[in-house]
Amino acid sequence: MKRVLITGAGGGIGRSLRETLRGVYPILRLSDRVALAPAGEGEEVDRTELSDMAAVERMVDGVDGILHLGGISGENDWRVILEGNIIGLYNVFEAARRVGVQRIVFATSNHAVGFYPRAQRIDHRVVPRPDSRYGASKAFGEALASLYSDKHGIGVLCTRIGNFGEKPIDKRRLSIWISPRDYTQLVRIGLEHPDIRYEIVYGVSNNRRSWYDNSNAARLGYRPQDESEPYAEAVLTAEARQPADPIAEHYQGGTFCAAEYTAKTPR
Ligand code: 15L
Repeated sequence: MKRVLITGAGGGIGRSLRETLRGVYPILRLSDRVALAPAGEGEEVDRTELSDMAAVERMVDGVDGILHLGGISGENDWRVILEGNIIGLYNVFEAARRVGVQRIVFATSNHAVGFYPRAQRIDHRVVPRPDSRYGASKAFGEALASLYSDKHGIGVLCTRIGNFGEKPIDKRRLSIWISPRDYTQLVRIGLEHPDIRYEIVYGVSNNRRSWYDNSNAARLGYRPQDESEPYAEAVLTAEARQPADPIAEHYQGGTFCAAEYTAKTPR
């Protein structure tokens, strides 16, 4: 990997990975729809709207691998999701195919499978159960990635990110938290592992309360260094007095499941 592109480089994960991947590859090309901090040594800075195919083709030209973080990172109106996470995502994969990019790491989300109950441990083989329009767009992204892998031979690692941050911020995040250094490790596996064709893994640290069987990540060499448990007491104490929504509490996706919920009988 000589030149690696990060889309969505201005977002929270993108800004963090800009630091942790600095110097790992000879050139990091950083792209976002908003203006980014000026390029430093070993960096190229780009400004692209992902819904603009011609611009996306220019953005991916000359790169060896892509970390696709771009798009909408939470629930939103359908039009917004459609433009960022369906059309924008399609443009990235299709442009990558046209210019011959061989490897993509896709930032999918726990919300692609958010309607699994917390009582169920799930692995990378379960069918999607999106909890939102956002989650459904991530399931679409996983499907499109599978198509571009099978039909065009692009190696893709789909990282179903739990919650990325310096530390877990509530009870639900104790189960799905991932630290910056653990996500950096996973991204590097996705970009560098010689045998990746199409894989789904969970982007989580080594959390004792995890809802995931992440053996597929372990098989690819992932050895998370961080765990949420040391934060558990403080997080649970802070949350103890807050009222809990039964739907949010029941499902892995939490409030994404409870929002707009109208089913009479929970499944
Ligand atoms: C996500 O997929 C979002 O991008 C992030 O903002 C959080 O909401 C996270 O999931 C989560 O579930 O905590």
